[in-house]
Amino acid sequence: MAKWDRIWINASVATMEPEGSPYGIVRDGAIAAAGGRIAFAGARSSLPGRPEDLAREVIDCKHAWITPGLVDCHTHIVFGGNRAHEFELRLKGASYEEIARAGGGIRSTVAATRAASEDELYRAARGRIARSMAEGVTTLEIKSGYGLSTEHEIKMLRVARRLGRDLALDIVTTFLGAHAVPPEYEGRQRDYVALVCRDMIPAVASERLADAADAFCEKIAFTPEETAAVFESARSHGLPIKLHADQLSDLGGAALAARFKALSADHLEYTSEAGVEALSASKTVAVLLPGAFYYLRERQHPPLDALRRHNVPIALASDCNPGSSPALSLLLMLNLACTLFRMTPEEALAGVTRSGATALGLGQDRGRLAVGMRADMAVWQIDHPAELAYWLGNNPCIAVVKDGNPRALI
Ligand code: DI6
Ligand code: FE
Repeated sequence: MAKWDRIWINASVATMEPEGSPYGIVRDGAIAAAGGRIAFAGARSSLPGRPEDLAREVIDCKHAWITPGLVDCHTHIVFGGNRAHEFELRLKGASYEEIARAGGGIRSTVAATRAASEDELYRAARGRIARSMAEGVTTLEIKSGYGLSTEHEIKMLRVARRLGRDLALDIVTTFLGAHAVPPEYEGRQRDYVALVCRDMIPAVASERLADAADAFCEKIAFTPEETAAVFESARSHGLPIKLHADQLSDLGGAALAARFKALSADHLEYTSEAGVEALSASKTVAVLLPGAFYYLRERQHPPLDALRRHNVPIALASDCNPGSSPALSLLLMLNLACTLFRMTPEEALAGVTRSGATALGLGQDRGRLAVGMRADMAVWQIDHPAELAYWLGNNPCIAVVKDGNPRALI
């Protein structure tokens, strides 16, 4: 009797295992799944028998490539409205910070998100997520942070949880109440931070709506002290930490994230060498967001060489949000990371597989093709994995597998 559910053969496999060949390439490889997990990953020649005797279903990949399912570990994909009008203003010369200080920016999305019903938010986000699923994304993080009241933050996180229940991908949620100060707390930032710590975090934690907590530590947002208060509260409720750190200025965000043993520190354009050393010591993943860098026409590059020297895992994500990165293509981010940050295509692919998973605390469960890992895979019509970073606006994904099951492309 066949011991495996399915086996994929006639494929080149990029396992993304860090040791061995670049991309962990196995030519003429095979992957088998049983009970939603990978039961075999390796050369077809080392299979313990004939594929048709080993699995109930044999899938001939006809020389396509298999990679781990992609992980987008930083998005704000649930939001109301859009900010095309601010895009026009910025093109006329207004800066992102000026628009934010004038009450636009994040706050305009807060108004639209508060006005939207749960169903409206759900439908809009579902359409956007369909685009990333078609590109092989099997795990997607969603942050709150456009509600900024207990009621509306909970609404956003409920929408995210519902998307995770309904769609054939895993949604990981992050509470981002400390994203901006809402208008009703104008001039009372301390009171707002107290609301986040004493009201929102306990409420979100008791309903199990968040898998982690995040904050925007920046001159136009929250100070390092306020951020630390949010983190203390999150920690006391058992929530792991993430941080929007050093995006527009160096406030020591990376070191602060490291002090709280954060899963990830994200953006990092202005992070110093000392900040990178702190990330390395705390095993915090650096999440780079080339979409926001590009869209805001930033000049300051994240410290890629220092991150490499200190062996900090580097993840890449879309940062999908209506203000600084209205990005619906994770594959495009691979190209931007290579052209703008000079990452290699291999580093870029590791950033949306192995390291993206680690940034969500899921590195032992997914992001690599190895026995025991979740059988989440993307199948690509390409000649080499470097092509995933090479094209602009091409989607060579021909099939997706989630938990060992072929997923319909939508
Ligand atoms: N940094 C970002 O790039 C996004 N949030 C953040 O803290 C931008 C969010 C927005 O402009 O709506
Ligand atoms: Fe972000």
